[in-house]
Amino acid sequence: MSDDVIGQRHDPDLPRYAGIATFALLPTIDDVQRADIAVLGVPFDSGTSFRPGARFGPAHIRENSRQLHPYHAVHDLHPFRDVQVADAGDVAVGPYGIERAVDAVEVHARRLIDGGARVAALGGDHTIALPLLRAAAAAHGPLAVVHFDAHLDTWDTLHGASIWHGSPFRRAADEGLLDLDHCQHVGIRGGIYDPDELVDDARAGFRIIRSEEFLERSAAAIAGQIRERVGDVPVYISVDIDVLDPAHAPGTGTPEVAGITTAELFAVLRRLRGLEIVGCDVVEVAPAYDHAGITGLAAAHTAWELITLMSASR
Ligand SMILES: [Mn+2]
Repeated sequence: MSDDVIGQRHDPDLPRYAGIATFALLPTIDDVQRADIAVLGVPFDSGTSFRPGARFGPAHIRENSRQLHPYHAVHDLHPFRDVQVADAGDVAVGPYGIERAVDAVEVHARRLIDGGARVAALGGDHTIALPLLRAAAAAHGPLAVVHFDAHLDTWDTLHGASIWHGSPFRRAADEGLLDLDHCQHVGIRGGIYDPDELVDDARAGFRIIRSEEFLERSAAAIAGQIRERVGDVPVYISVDIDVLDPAHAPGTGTPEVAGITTAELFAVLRRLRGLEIVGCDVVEVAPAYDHAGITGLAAAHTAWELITLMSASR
């Protein structure tokens, strides 16, 4: 809305495929006076339990975001004009020591939030949702969470680690970061050792929409259920790219067959406009297992969908 908003790079002599790839060819945070939405890379995957490589996710998503355009035709919105979106670069985070990394992510996110931005994070493995939720909840209080994922991610410890990519929402619930009456999983289908895991999951505040339901129910019905669950509580949306079928996102750490399509994901996301979205992430993009940028493109466009929703958010 404001005249001083800096949008995507526009140089008639420099094609979209050329030059340095910031997210969507947007300005860096150093190029703007303030950012309403800060795109933050988190190149961290030491919390991963199976195939590593999501540390290379942020760079891969940025590289596959060059074809994002300024106008969202379905929403009739110009997200990069209506609010200031900027690329905040990557968190300075090393591979050794999960607690240390989680602290670094929280400190960086809090700094951006204190400066007036909402954070749209690019992972990285799903561990990073915990410090991002800590930072968002510090500003907004207990949060609703809409969590698109093949897996519950409310497990307890694994191999002696209490903070890993299968536990962020369990830890967040334990820490009082979640509003337990307003959290929703979407796309669940992964393996479960014991039905007690579902009891623990419900205790962490989540209801479940399984991936099979997309075969029987419309996107409108599923989005309606999500909206009813979230209500008017500030919400954090977390998209693990493995919610998509491996045909739509092969480049990820723990792929699960019989998932939803990219089109089904977008059909639901586009019906979530108007929710008070205070933060989001797209995680678990592991480019070493990707082909032709399929997963990178899906993740970049998912981030664009989320940023567009945030640009129209209360
Ligand atoms: Mn996950």
